[in-house]
Amino acid sequence: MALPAVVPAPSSIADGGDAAFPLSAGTALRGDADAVDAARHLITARTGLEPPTAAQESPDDAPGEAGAGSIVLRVDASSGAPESYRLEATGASVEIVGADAAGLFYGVQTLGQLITPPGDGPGAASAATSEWTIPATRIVDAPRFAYRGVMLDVARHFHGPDTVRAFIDRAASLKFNVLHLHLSDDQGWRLELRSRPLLTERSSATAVGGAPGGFYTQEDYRVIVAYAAAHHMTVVPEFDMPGHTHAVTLAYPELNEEPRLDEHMHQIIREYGGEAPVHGAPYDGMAVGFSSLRIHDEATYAFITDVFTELATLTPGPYLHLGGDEALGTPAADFALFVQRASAIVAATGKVPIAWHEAGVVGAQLAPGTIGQYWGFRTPTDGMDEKTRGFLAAGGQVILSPADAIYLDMKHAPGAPLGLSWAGIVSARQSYEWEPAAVIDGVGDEQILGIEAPLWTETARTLSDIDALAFPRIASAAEVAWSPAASASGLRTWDSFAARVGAIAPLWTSLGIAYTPLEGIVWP
Ligand code: TNX
Repeated sequence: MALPAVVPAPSSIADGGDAAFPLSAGTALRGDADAVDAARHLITARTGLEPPTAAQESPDDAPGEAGAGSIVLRVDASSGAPESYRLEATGASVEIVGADAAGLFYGVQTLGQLITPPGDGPGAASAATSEWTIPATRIVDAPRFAYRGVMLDVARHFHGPDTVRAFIDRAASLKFNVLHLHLSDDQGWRLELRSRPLLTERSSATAVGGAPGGFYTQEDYRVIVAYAAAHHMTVVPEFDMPGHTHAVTLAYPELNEEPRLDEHMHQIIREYGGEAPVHGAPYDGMAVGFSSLRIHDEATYAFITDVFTELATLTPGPYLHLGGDEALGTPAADFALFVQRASAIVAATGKVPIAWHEAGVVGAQLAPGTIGQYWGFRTPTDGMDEKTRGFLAAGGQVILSPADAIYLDMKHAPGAPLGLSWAGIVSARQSYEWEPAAVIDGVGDEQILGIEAPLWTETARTLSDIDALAFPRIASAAEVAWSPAASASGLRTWDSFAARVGAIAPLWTSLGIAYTPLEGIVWP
């Protein structure tokens, strides 16, 4: 009999036989209040049933009676590693035990995927055919990597707090625990700072293609951080520099290095379409690499000290991302000086710096422990692997975001309406079939902090654009980040994944996720 479909694949899952736990409007949900709310939300979204809240239940229903007929959700700190859970479903009861609140939350996400429609699933042969059920199973589960991220670029197109919350819902349901927000780029600055109010006053109103810009007030940002935390996600905010800073110079023209507009840069601008950037005017094209902050000017370091110090006070998580990618307009020696100083300034705020892999070029000169984010290909080119190993020299680890596998903004087919294609066409299968420990020589599980799937938004203006690009390939990234490299149950194969993703697609539909039915997956 086929195992129940769970994505990302759990560490271990056993078939519990023909029995199935019946769901009904009377099904009692007991235990941890947040987990009960999360489970009720999923059951209602998927089935339309509305199990009673604790307050609605009769006080005679003693919780102690082995949870017969009920779903019990609890935390037991002695039950396993951080973020782990076990789930046991029989015909009579369902119990999920998390080692911590995050583990319990992940167990509930698994429960949501196990909900089986009437007439389907292992219970189909039994009396349960007219009811929604949870198939009998036993799952023991824990993540492979501690950092499992998604990134949303809110600079190229601004995405308001509602869209960010929806993106958090989606990512958390696949057991991602980091939301990286790309808060600044040539096209706009997206976070209100009291120390530098001109940034949002002068540099936030525009976006790619003449779209309206926008920014988060400090209150908006706090609400996003709190919403993420309630979904067990840490926000990693990024201010990108020294390149990608054209918008900064609308507010602070004196920080602007003469833009590099040589023939190579004009070629990049032609490739991306749109006009060449003009100093002092907002930039709404898609080209990268032309702008730079002034490197030999203390005003630049006063600026970055202000912005990162204030960002640190607004951000409870341990990381601040300083960018450092594609600084094509900054001479190499200047770039090296800049990333040394910028990483030290971030470290002085008490946070751990993260930088795109280019910054690894200075190796041990980075602030100790700086994390590198690799965005090259599955097979590294142009010395990007060497730069990435530079972070190890400074005592840091690596986040892997191979562009030709998990850049969610790459086109999935040549004629696809959304997306870019500089890293090629990325099919669902290509997004799945790669092994993190095999990407960079010398960077194995010990050196890998985790995996992150970025969604750059040059072509994504709305939540449905985000869904159409991200789903289903975001599930590949989730499985690479969460599931063991090999599983005894044979689940870590493309064929298994393709079948499991198809099986959970109805849940995505119930949750309003407008996925693209990519080729190769067995859609319902
Ligand atoms: C490269 S990869 C970028 C971004 C673009 C993206 C589009 C990296 C760190 N930078 O500036 O938005 O490609 O796919």
